[in-house]
Amino acid sequence: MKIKAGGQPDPFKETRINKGWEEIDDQDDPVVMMLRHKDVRKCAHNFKTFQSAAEPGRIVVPSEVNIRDTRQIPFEVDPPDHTTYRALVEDWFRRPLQPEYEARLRVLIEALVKETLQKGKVEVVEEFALRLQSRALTLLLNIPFEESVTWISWGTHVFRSEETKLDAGKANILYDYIDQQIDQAIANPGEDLYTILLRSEFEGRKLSKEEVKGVMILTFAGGRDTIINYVTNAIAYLADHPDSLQRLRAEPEIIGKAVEEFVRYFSPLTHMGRVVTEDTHVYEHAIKADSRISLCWASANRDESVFENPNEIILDRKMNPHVGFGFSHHKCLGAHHARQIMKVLLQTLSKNVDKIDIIDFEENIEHWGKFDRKVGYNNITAHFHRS
Ligand code: EMZ
Repeated sequence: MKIKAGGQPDPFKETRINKGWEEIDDQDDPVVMMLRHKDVRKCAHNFKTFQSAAEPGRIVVPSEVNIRDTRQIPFEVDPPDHTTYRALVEDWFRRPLQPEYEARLRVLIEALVKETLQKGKVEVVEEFALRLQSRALTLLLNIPFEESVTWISWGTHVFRSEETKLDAGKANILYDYIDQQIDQAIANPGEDLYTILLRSEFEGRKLSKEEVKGVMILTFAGGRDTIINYVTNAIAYLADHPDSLQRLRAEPEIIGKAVEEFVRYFSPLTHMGRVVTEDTHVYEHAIKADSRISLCWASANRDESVFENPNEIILDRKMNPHVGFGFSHHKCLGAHHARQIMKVLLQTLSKNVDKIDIIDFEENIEHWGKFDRKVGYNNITAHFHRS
């Protein structure tokens, strides 16, 4: 019997249409989730009322205040400082667009797909998506490929483990590792991101070790489970829809649109928080200064007032103002890298793989108050067949 991965339902629909927001509890700290596309964009833009530069970890939902003190940069800073920090790293994170970078990414992805076809059967999260993410990250950081072996051994999330949603022990592995790498780059400067950051200046002084660590934590944590969900969901979708795989092979020119549509539909990051700086309200609901809201990208990306047939994947969707990479000042720094990974992956799969059969899987369901959202898979075993 053929097993289907089943796509990704939208748990927010009714509340988004009828009310537009919902209050949930996060470790005894309430969060008002914004569900409509228009509101999500408006609040994301208004950094004065809805700030990111609160206590480190507090804008993340679930909050990470208990597992880290380091401020992630530029993610947990607001303009005008945010603009200055972001300018320091922007060019570096645009490197994935260079043809030479793309060629190196292709070598790495083709090797992984070949290895997968040889094995036939793989567990996609650990043996495919995590490896792909970690190997690609060596390019983004510009450090030797072998380093990916260590990162793969950390598993899919650096702050979460099977036992607990917020695992301080696990987080410390990452922090200690980054401290060590920074010291190494000071002793032996190279051409890697650590060295580049250590040489960078903020308002006429060199970045501190703590600031460098803040950028590096974000680079490691922010692009990890998000990329893994993105890749795993894409594979599950292509397994369910062999006709789509064939279409991408016949019409490679639509791959760029498919890359965006997958971000919209899968929304690998469900939401991101902000801390309210002044008493305000959301519709009829009062929100006090110092409380939290979240911008629910996943709900906004299914908003029926913006997207036609929002619960369908339309590979060549024309108008696609999705917010899967966030919106406004804080839009995803790693988006160029993520897009290139998906583009090259879809090109490689459509060329080399005929069909993918799912053997079994366990869904990864997030629980946000009354909403249960499937964000991806804890595991999914699949058989890749060559074309
Ligand atoms: C933070 C976040 C950034 C957070 C774009 O998202 O990703 C989460 O996975 C991390 O836990 O610390 O980096």
